[in-house]
Amino acid sequence: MHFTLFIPVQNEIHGLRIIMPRIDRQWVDQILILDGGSTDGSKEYLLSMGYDVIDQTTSGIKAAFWEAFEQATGDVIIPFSPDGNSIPEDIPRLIEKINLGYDIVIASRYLPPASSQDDDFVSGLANRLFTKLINYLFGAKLTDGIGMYKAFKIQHLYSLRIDRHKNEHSEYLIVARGARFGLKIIEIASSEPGRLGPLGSRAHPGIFGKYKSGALILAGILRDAVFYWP
Ligand SMILES: Nc1nc2c(ncn2[C@@H]2O[C@H](COP(=O)(O)OP(=O)(O)O)[C@@H](O)[C@H]2O)c(=O)[nH]1
Ligand SMILES: [Mg+2]
Repeated sequence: MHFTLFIPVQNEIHGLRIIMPRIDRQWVDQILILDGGSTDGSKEYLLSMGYDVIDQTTSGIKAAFWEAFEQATGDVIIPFSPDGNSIPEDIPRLIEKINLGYDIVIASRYLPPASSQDDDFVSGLANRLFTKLINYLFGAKLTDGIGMYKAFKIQHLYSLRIDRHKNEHSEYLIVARGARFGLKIIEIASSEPGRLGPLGSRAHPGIFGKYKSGALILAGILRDAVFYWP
């Protein structure tokens, strides 16, 4: 089994300086860094550390994921946020479970003793409610079905018919559809520290960005509950 660590970056210099030195390059077979046009020195910093940095040719975080899926050389991909939200030392724990035969290993922010320092009241509540909905509608038994940090076998994007052209967001779909499909899914407890560096979530731009993302996730879960059958 080969592993690709996927690191999306857009103006993340504060996080990168703290987080990248904590990543052991021996953990994975490929480190795929996709830069969404950073102007704060993120790309220059990564190059100076000896990393390859690929310029994203499309725009937006969902598109970044699809570029990564297509360029990954591993069988398994681990999306990893270098902004401080993901604990790098948990990467080997995700890999260990995949090597035990799991298809998806989720780094759960809500499986005790883990917790999120990044959540506000609304995001914490929404993440938990959406996870309950996924459990109920798709027969999963999860504490965190919404987070980005996980490891999964790339082939399942295709076996679960997750469609790039509908600009589908794989992050919760792979978990929800995977549960209905009968994939082997497990969670490990992995806390979410607060974001390093300036706030202003780029993955959900605008004042109402998080609410819009939440509404899209909710609509996606409900649509899939009706229309997705393996
Ligand atoms: N390549 C690329 N990276 C992005 C883009 N938007 C966000 N990111 C990165 O994706 C990661 C997650 O984004 P973030 O805004 O922290 O999302 P949140 O933690 O879900 O609020 C961060 O490392 C961002 O720098 C994008 O359009 N392209
Ligand atoms: Mg983040």
